[in-house]
Amino acid sequence: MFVDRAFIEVRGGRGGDGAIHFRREKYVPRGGPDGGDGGDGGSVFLRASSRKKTLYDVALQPLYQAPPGEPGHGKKKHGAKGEDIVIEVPVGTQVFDAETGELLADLMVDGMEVLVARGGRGGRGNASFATATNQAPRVALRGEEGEARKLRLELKLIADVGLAGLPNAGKSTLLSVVSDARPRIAPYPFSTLHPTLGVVQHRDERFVMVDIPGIIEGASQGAGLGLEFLRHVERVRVVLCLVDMAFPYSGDPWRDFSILRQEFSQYSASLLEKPFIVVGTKLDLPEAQTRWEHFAWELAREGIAGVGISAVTRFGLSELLDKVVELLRLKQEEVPSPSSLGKGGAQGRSPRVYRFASRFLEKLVKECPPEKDEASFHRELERSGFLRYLEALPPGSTVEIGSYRFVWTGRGLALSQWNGKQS
Ligand SMILES: Nc1nc2c(ncn2[C@@H]2O[C@H](COP(=O)(O)OP(=O)(O)OP(=O)(O)O)[C@@H](O)[C@H]2O)c(=O)[nH]1
Ligand SMILES: [Mg+2]
Repeated sequence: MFVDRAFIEVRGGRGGDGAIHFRREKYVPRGGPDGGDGGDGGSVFLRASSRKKTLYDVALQPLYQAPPGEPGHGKKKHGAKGEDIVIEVPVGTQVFDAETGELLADLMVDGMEVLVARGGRGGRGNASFATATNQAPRVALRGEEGEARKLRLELKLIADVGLAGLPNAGKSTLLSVVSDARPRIAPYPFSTLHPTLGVVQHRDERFVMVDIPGIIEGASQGAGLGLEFLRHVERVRVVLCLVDMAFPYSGDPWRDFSILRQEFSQYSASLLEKPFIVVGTKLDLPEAQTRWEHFAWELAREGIAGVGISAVTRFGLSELLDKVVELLRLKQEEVPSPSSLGKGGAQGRSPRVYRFASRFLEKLVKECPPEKDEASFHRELERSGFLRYLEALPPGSTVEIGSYRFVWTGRGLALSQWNGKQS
């Protein structure tokens, strides 16, 4: 089952209580205080994983509660920290605070983690309260409560090319003949119920194409499957608008095309502005060819790029893919930063913490230790293209890579801690 939305609650574990305890040993009549600190509660993280394709199983569990820290003990023994919970979500998941609607994170890269509920801090044991004037303190602190948050998760698939069209236009068929995907194809409307990704290999290029359910007039008011799925076209770089030349949905291809554009505009202006190609489909069927000639003429008059195809005879497919590749290349330089996250928006209740469980980055900090040579670390980071993802984070966020901890300044990573040392 494909699920692209989930509401969950996340709670950090409570911190363990500090202990009140005094040393008790033979021949030491009045031992000093030796109550240890409580351990911190476990935290909850979300991690983007390329193995995950849907939010289905995440949505099945409404509450994620991290375990508490253990209480401190005598002999200055500190309680163990509660274990962190890491919830795996598909790459492309956006994390919102369900109450404020604030975008907390956009998990765009495999292995990227965000802290969503911090565990409570463990309380101090009485050993740490001993002073010269109070050598036998009978106080210890209780552990703090963990953070709790309600989250809305939304998966927006990440693809280069999106297929859109009215029902039955031939979207899934096109995906099936140009990519490795095997979507459901049927001679009736709404045969596709959820988006499907496929990898297209054309000449020397590889790109990802997404097929979504058909859109009908009034989709923006909730008709048909609604505009729900246009979300998955939001991040593509090129849109293909498929129009059925054999059996236009409304009887007229131009009208089909206008309905599609109209629904796009209802969804968002940015969708309307994406580069697109109009694709006339099913040209192998009778009358489709004549209809296409007429329609193509109208497109040309409006200055709109159009290609006629038949998925059955493969007519026009390589011309279409050539055009797609050309547009993708054109758009290469202006790839948008993954999101507008954090720009101006209100700061969350706790400082943001991101972890990057990326083998590449872990190797980078090893081979190019930032505490030794910060400049070359940054040069490598920039060369890797990774800064692009960091730019989406709110300035002031903490970024953890292996045992290193940085603050994202908005322009670079400032080292704040490594291997437990402060910078
Ligand atoms: N003859 C012919 N039939 C086609 C062609 N492309 C698609 N079809 C047929 O058109 C019907 C609809 O195709 P789909 O690919 O399921 O259409 P869709 O746009 O994905 O439809 P929805 O998912 O319901 O919106 C199927 O019966 C296909 O076999 C084509 O190039 N030639
Ligand atoms: Mg389909």
